[in-house]
Amino acid sequence: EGSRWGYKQTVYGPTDWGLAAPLCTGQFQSPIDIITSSAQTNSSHNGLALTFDNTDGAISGSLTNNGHAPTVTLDKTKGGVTLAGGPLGQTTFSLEQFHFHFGCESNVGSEHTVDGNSYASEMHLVFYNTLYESFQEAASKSDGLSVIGVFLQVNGGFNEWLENIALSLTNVKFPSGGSYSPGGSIPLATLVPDLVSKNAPYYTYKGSLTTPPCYESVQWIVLKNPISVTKSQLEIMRSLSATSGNSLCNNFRPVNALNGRKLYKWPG
Ligand code: B30
Ligand code: ZN
Repeated sequence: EGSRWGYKQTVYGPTDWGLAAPLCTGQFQSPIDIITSSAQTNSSHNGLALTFDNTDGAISGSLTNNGHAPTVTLDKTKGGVTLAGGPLGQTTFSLEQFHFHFGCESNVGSEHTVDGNSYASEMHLVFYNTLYESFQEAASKSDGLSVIGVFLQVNGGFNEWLENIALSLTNVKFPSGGSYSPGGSIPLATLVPDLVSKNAPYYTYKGSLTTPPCYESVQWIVLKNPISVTKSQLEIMRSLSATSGNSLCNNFRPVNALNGRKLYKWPG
């Protein structure tokens, strides 16, 4: 969308992002390697508190291929999702969109790594602080965003709900090919059961958008427990085209240094 950045170092790869987006060279960038032994506890943190307007935990939205990640943008007129608790306290955040990062092969794909290990994919649920009027307004503010990262792992079994999203992806093979509204709703709470658990373990730290413009505005909440994806579901994601015309796969940024930031875990 308007910019030519990508993930392959041959054309505006991650180490060149700073040329067009200076914030990408900042000291508080994401993703990071989560070194579990260095995660501390913070007695003011609690369990996550997600609220779904729809009692069945479903959402509706439109699916797009923006050239860097398959993205579902919420249609809030059909029911929103709010996030509070965890490291956020009483401040409420509203779900704007979710999208996926994934590898061309299953040994890589996640943006965050855990003790140096990658997962095959990482889903990002992007929330904005409701003190601001919109996602766009919140995105550059230091307290503007919170993103929940959920790892996807192959071989945990078939995920029926992810299948519905995967099959819909065939309608958005090419970037900017418009949006597609999957028939019916997406049962997000069923897809990621830990979103509705009062005691889902997570890691949290202050970081950034993982793509240009790399705003350092994100309270990251990375769930410890992965969900399941099948190889064929990943293969559908890999069949999408990037802006470059190549496959969208390997759309993950390399990890960045913590640079003195604190990494917390919950529970202790
Ligand atoms: S992430 O969760 O840190 N990977 C954006 C949101 C979340 C993350 C990264 C970026 C974002 O909203 N970026 C700016 C808006 N984008 C729109 C988009 O949906 O994808 C515009 C753009 O690049 O120029 Cu792409
Ligand atoms: Zn992302």
